[in-house]
Amino acid sequence: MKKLLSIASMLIVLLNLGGFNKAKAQQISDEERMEWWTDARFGMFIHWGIYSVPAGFYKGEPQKNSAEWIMNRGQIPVAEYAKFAELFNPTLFDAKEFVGLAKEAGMKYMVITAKHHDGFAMFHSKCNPFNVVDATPFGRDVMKELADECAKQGIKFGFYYSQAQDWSHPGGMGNNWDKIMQRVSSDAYVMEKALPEVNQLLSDYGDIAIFWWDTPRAMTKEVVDSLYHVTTALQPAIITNDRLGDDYPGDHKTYERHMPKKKPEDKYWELCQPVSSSWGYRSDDQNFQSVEALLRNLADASSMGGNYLLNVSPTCLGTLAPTAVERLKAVGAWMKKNSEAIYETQASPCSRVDWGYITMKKTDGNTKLYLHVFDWEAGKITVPIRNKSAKASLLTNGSKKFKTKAGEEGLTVQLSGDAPDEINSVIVLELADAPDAIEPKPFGQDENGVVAFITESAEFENMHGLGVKYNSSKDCVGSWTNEHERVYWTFAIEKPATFHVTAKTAGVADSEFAVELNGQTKTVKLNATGDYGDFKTVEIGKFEIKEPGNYKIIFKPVQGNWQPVNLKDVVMTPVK
Ligand code: FHN
Repeated sequence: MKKLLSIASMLIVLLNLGGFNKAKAQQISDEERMEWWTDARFGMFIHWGIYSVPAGFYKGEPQKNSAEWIMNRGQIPVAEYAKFAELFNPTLFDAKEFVGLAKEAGMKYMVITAKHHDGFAMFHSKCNPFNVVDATPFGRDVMKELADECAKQGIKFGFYYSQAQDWSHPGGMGNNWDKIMQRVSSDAYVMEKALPEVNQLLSDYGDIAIFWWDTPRAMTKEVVDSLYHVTTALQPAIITNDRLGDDYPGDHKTYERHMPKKKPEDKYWELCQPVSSSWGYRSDDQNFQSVEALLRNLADASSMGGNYLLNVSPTCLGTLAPTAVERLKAVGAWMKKNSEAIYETQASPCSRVDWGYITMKKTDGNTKLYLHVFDWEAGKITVPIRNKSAKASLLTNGSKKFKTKAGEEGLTVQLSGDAPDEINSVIVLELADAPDAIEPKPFGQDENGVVAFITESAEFENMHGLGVKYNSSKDCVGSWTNEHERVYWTFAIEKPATFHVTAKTAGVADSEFAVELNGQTKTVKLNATGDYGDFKTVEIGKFEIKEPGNYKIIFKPVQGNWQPVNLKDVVMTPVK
């Protein structure tokens, strides 16, 4: 092990000595480094590997979960899974066509799985023969072809890399089914495979704009440091996400599948979502998001100052499902006319609106608000700002003007005529001065002083945008398996009181959480209710609030006594 670590540290020293760390020479700031990324707003995620051969089915049975997890879900031995490589021959793959489709969709960057959890390299790995050149009849380096084509067509290019899970390597994590594997340490895995492959990906494929780590696992600090430093040493301007490990926030926060309900506090963040249900190609996955949903997601993320990384899943022939192509082209058709309302925009200056989304551009002291109207039939829309004078016109036809009127609720824009776009019609609101937002009345007490929390408004301190989340089918907080994840609500109190707090929980095992409010903590034992849908009321306890103001109630699993529970209907009732 010591020998391995000395290799890593030597590598880092060489890279630094070799002047690889251009960042120091260039002194580029984080703002400069992130500028293209925030301006881009929209990228293509690609999950492609030999898992596209079984396409979600093993021994004739559909396997649960996303297709790229089939080796795990199907408990497929390494030797048997490797046979899929012999069948991987995507002869219809055309990098030029692929990159052209991303451009047509309006996507400015591309992130593709160089190696997923199955351990198969979609590039000509020098340290792992289980790769697309040496182990398949295809024999071509897909990553090289895409990297070169992205450079030609002006699309930023990056790699996804699963740095800890590797179900085909004795030191990789996650394979607990293949008993013939002689285990080695995960540190050995990083030094023998992950670090050399990351080094190769960042050395031999041109300018790499993004490195997208995934599913961090506990590893020694030295090896994780070696992975981190090799990226910044070889590609100083590279942008990395927050999934290398808990101590590595990276450049942006990652949300996965579920849009944040309110603007994240992180300066840079990205939502990644599959265009259908599965990240990797599943032959039975017809659950494609509608064009409206995709346009909403793009506008919603942009309105909160975030990026949208939309995933597609190439088949084992190297093509996309026709519906996926259709979705990308439809989004591209909208972007062709309206991309000004997405690219280089900033977050909305005001709170969410019910008729659509707002993005903003400030140039030369002027402010333009882009009103993404999804509900044209409403006839008029209100922008929650105090500004009195503004000019409103259609983005796609500046001569089409709209009347505006200032009022208590904000600036009303009178809509007229048919919706210019069948889904998202954009009005440009040019303000004479800086936007003066009307803050929404904070959520709080009803006329009886009761605070009845809306379960869907729960917020989460969770692992990299995963884990605990709102479950719409049960209208509860669910998937709360990790004892480090917390659930909270923020609210306002106008009428101080002593409050009696109750909630409803459901679970199949006894559990325990602590509830914190206004400096007071109550620890609550939660009895199993027998089913995750069978909710029982639990008494949390009494909390005193003496002053009006904004507060936060936090639910924290008790470490060691935590079993997953579903939570809903938290209520604070003033004690008479
Ligand atoms: O386990 C992976 C999954 O297969 C997929 O790659 C997603 C994409 O963000 N990341 C992990 C799940 O969070």
